[in-house]
Amino acid sequence: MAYPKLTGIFSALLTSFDENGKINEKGVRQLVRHNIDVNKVDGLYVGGSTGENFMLGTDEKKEIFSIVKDEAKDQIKLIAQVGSLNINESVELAKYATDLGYDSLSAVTPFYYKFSFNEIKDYYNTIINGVDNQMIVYFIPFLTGVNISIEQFAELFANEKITGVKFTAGDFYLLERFRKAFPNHALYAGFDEMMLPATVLGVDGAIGSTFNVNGVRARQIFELAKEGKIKEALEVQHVTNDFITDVLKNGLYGTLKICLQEAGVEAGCCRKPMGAYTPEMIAGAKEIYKKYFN
Ligand code: MN9
Repeated sequence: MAYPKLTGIFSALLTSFDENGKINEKGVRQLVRHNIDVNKVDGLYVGGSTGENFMLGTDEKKEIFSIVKDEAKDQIKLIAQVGSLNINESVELAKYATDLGYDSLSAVTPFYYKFSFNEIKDYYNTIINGVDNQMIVYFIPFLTGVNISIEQFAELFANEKITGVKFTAGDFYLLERFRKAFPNHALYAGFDEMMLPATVLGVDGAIGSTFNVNGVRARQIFELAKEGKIKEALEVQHVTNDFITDVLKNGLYGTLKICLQEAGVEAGCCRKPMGAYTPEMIAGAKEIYKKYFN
């Protein structure tokens, strides 16, 4: 295949906003540095759900792609999520991120309207065919309502520039069928709490929100599982899932950001319509950080 397969641990990068919802460049740079220097990730997935991307304007999306590349340089691999219901925006962002030197593009399946599979296929081909880059399908049926069968993946992969999938689903039968049917395509685990079983089934890497805070444990699970040390990997997955359960209860992205603030990273606020942090939420997040990272 013409484009190199990206493997390993990828944080789905959070975005740092100030209280008014403006991008905090210094905070974004610190988030990138923390992922490289402390979490020691192989790469970043930029502009995904975790980046609060679907609440942003085109210029803001570009600004984030640009800041992240400028900070990371060539130290790690970078994937730009460019999917949008505005396909002209997706095409524009695909060019922009490719020109910046992003190693891969990704796009969420078009959501909200009930698009036919042919429309979905056309969306991917339209976005990727105009640029010299590869495309990872962002498959997240619980938020988009869009499912893709093995036969449909085969149709998408008829385009050689569509090289893989970020699999954010709990359907491990489909995951196994995918691995068997497409041994050479890139397959990434998208649910951090299911990373161990996904790794046993042969994923090439994992892309996750919680790695921004818990990246060291995530790598341990991935590497232990790849070495066949399942018992040891499960121990780490248990601790990880205690952490994730607490985080989900306290509010996912906000809690991750407050934890990072405890680690000295200016991770900032979430963007409206997501709410401001309540005192209870801040206290809860600080407790979580103390419990799992001290
Ligand atoms: O990128 C993330 N998905 C979403 C993948 O945020 C929607 C996951 O990392 C989850 O946040 C995580 C917690 O459920 O597994």
